[in-house]
Amino acid sequence: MTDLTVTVEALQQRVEAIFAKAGLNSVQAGAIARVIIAGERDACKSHGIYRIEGVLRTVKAGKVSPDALPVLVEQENSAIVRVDAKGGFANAAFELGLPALTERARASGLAALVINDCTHFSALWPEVEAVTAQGLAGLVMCPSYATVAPTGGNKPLLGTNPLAFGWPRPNGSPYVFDFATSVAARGEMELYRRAGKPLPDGWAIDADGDPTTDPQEALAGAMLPFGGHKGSAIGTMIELLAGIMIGDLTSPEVLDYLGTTTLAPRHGELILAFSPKAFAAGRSGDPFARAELLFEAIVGQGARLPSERRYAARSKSVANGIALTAAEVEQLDRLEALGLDAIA
Ligand code: NDP
Ligand code: PYC
Repeated sequence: MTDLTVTVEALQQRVEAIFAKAGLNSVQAGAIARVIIAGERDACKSHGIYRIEGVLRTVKAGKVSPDALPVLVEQENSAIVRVDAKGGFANAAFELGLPALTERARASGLAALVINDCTHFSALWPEVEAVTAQGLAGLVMCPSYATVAPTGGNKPLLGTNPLAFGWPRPNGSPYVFDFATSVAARGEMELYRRAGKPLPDGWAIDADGDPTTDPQEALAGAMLPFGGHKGSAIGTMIELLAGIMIGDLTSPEVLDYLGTTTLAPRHGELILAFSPKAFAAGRSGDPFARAELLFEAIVGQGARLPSERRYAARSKSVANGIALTAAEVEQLDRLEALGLDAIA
């Protein structure tokens, strides 16, 4: 088997076919294939096709409903739009809730989309970009499972709890950042383990609470928050807002429910949308023009904006296709042929 370059569309169809073979309905299969392919296309390997196996493992373990149809829970005149994912993946629930979120954020200046009872394995930037595409700023967060020790502690408690933000730019790609509140995403650590490489210093502690660069020891121990007490506090805020406040599971509760970190976690998600025009109304200056001045000043110092690497990778993938290794092609073939039987 040799390396292969495929178009974005061909890879989307391939991954959807794998999910269909595994018993996912078209709503679930389409939505999760879209975020996985977006990850591969934008060179975000920790949330690209490597996640397919985890999705199938979670389906096979019976911890996600492959045929779920998410439902919009009507709350008239509320700034809170709620979608019950019905035990399916968060991505289909997000696609269902986005139009109502957009409409209410435009009407009131701000609105929230709450997703409950979902399985969540993906990067957050596809959702932030979907919000910015509507001319709105977006803030997205969710818990995960307990794998991160709070600063000063030595046992897993918080999740890797991602936080993403986006600001629409009238003449270009949005300003978007998206990161784990741990030093790195757990998926990143798993890729080090698979490659047999040591972790960078400062990422993790072992089961005794001592610093380690061994991915295997780190997986049995805990990851560390980014930025010490600051990341620890932001990770805790995400447990409060996107777990407890929305009546859903916190990261320790997710781990109790699943009993493992080898399956995709089940919890809730919080998406906030803001209308910059509405917030700035009556004040001098256009918020979008002022934002451009800020971005120009950042770039003017030689710094790069977050997501620039991703946008460059996207342009390349769209123009030249996505390059897959022979091992990746073999894995896709196996999963498409065997479906859930490919999972031990
Ligand atoms: P990274 O540290 O790889 O990147 C974080 C962000 O910082 C990106 O927006 C990146 O932009 C930007 N960035 C990186 N370097 C620079 C730089 N030098 N200057 C300016 N910006 C920069 O992310 P993580 O490993 O923390 O997270 C990876 C992914 O994992 C995220 O998409 C996150 O949503 C996901 N995740 C999902 C979880 C879940 O439960 N669903 C849990 C944890 C993480 P760019 O991409 O352009 O480099
Ligand atoms: O990479 O930390 C991670 C992660 C956890 C759940 C989904 N992604």
